[in-house]
Amino acid sequence: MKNREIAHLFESLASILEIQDANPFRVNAYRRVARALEELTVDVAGLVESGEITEIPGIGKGTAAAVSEYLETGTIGSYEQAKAEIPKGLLELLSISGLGPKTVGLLWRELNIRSLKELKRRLKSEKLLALPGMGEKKIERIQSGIRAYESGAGRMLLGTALSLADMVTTEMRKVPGVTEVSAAGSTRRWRETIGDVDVLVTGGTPGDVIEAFTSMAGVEEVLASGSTKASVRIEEALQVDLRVVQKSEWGAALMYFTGSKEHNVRLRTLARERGLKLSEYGLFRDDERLSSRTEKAVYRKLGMAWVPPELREDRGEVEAALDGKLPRLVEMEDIRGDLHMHSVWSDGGSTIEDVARAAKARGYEYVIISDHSRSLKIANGLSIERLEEQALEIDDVNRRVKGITVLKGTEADILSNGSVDYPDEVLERLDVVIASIHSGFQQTSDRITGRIIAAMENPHVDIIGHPTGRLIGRREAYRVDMEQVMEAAARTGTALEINCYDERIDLNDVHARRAAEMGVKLSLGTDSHDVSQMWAIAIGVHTARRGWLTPESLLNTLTLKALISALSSS
Ligand code: DGT
Ligand code: CA
Ligand code: CA
Ligand code: ZN
Repeated sequence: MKNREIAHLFESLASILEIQDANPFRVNAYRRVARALEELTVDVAGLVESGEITEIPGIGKGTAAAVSEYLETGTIGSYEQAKAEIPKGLLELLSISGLGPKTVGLLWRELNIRSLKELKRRLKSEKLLALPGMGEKKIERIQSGIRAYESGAGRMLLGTALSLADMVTTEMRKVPGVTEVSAAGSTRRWRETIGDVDVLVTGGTPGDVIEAFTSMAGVEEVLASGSTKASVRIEEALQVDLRVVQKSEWGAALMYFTGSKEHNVRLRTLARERGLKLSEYGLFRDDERLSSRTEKAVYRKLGMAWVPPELREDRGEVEAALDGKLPRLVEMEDIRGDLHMHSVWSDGGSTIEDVARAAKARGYEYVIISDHSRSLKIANGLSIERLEEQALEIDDVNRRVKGITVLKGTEADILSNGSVDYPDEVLERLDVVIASIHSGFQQTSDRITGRIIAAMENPHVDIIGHPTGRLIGRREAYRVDMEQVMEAAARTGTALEINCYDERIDLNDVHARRAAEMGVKLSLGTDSHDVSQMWAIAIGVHTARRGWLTPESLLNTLTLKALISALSSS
């Protein structure tokens, strides 16, 4: 379905017009089109074919023609034309949180700011401060937006990399003779953001593999192409590197290209200390190859246990593997349920029954419904009355759908004074209470930390949702003092979430590891707003593995009975 791409393009078109200070009615008309396309549940191509597209409110003949132009040519002439009328750098500025099209237009027209570089240079100038709508606070927000943007710049979200790797590995497996295909690099290590996706292939004729790779659907540019390696660009900025290696060297090559570089450097030094040499071709003593076929064999000949890719960051894994003291990391199979889910009752797209059936299909024992609370009006948060009605529906689904238990939960807002968005007698009736911050992101460290700790002091609160609030590449974490939060979590027996949504991933690997060391329990929640997003539990599991977590540190590995008892005792 191209619905989202086309919606995105209309959204950009609206922004470009707004930058140009065009008639607000035109701008809003395009925004409405974007939203209508975004919310469609059927393929827009079908609606164009049947002519039904013009029946959608807000979509007229002109828009219908533009949509079919996109479906035929991959772009829309009027969009390309509008884009050519403004400096290229302005669109990049729109990616910065705190900067909307109105401000970008103002900066361009009044101060001739045309790029991020120019904006950074003049952000502190008096002229900029004097613009209408500007002020110290707003400038601070833009500054923090720039920092968030730059920290993620040029790197893709893990979810994007995983689907890209999946697509490429699936294609490469179809090449005749190919026997092994694997993602390598940061994707195989499940790092939270990915620079480029690396893929390793063996078997088959290298020429055939390279040919299949560079001519894959979706490739926009071949950046390099040699006899055993190639790089391509997919969409605007997604790079994939591919290498074809000898079957006999598979293990050594996979180790080398999985990295991290820091881990590799440690291993090479270790080899050298033993009079050996480690390279992407194998482990050698002089000219004799000791091992290279599998990773396990190479690690064994180095005198150590095989190191799971998620740990290969030189954070103590080399020592642990030498001593035979690597932890038994949590695995997908250990997970008995998802502990953060939204439904149509708030801002989700799936019914409670959909959620129950999807959870059952995943082999779970339980799943939670944790919709937004009453103060979060933009997300259709539940009033106390609606929360009670929802409980009846959950009871009903639990009666009808066997083999899975739907838990009654909430993702309640932590209000600005640290109180939780429902009274105690309401919270008491729920199985699981997640408390999250959705407002006041700009507060000082003392205030925001104090709010979270106050919420943890409430005996009904079981889990703190997305504890740092960051949105990778879009919004920095709130100024929360994690060490204090972890201490309070340990003291009050409150779990901290590893939010599995690829833009969040908070707690991250490092924080999760520290929390577990302090005796804090962690909770994996996909924060799914649709059952199609529930696969992201994998991101949580692998982030937990990067944090050295064993099954004992996670709530999700408990049986239903043990979970209920753990939640009611704290
Ligand atoms: P990324 O792409 O920035 O998310 O991170 P990686 O880890 O995927 O890095 P990338 O794509 O540059 O290289 C893939 C792997 O190849 C890397 O993890 C380790 C290996 N590698 C690359 N360059 C070097 C190097 O200079 N020395 C060593 N020892 N290994 C390297
Ligand atoms: Ca890479
Ligand atoms: Ca690479
Ligand atoms: Zn939330």
